[in-house]
Amino acid sequence: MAEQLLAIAVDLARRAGALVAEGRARAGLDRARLNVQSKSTPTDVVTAMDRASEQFLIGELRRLRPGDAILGEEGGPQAGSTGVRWLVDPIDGTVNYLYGLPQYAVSVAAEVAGRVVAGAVHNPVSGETFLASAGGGAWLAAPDGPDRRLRVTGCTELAQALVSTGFGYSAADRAVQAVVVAAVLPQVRDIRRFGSAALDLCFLAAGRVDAYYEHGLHAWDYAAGGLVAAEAGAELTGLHGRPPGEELYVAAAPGVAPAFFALLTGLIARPDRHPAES
Ligand code: LIP
Repeated sequence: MAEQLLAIAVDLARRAGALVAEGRARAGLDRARLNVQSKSTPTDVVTAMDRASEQFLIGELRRLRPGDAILGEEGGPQAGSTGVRWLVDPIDGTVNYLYGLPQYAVSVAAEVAGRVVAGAVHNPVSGETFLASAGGGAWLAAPDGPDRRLRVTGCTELAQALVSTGFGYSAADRAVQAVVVAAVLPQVRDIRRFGSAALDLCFLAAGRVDAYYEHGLHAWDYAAGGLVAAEAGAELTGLHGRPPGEELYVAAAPGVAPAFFALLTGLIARPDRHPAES
């Protein structure tokens, strides 16, 4: 069943990706054509293409998988009766999309009985599709060659770890997140902020970063990318050893995971404390 759900996730992520990329190209430099509106804060935006992409995804899922539940970023939860739930982010990295930065993706994941078993993250600009099924490994399908198996890096030194992260939309959350990232930065190789959680997790899987963390994500942001990262050998955790989730999402190559998790746990518990003081 996981492979059947994965095939649907890959196909829909790619087709929705083509839809949003066409919409971005039509808008060109005229952002007004994207009908941008704000959500939780003035910087938390949604475009007409977010809505069009989600409407497409939901319509296709209802056609292909009638009775499945669906959770979408823009439309919220829709109950089902089959035990399968789809988690869709119609454009992850909406601000990048709005500014024409090439780091955004459509993320589609399928849960069975509450466990993510298939996921696809497609970046229509690069043409890359990151995909995974539970127990089936993580793969990158790209225009430049055959599908390749993904594996996280062998990084073992925190000071050599390239770390990606992201920040919330509220000024109060960002003030706390700034304290944490300021304390992380001297402890690692460097920080990257790509602007899409789904792609951050897939880049970890592809060995493009060694670790990733973020507070305040939603399930549709991380459902597919988290499976891709786990199937590529990443270790994942939340706060105080709880499962990764909206409170805190941490993922790292296994050689650096213990030190990275310890650093973050210490900081998150007391964001005002610098690790050097501990
Ligand atoms: C985005 C996340 C990203 C986070 C952004 C935003 P969106 O999701 O993928 O990691 O840092 O603040 O939440 O809003 O573009 O779907």
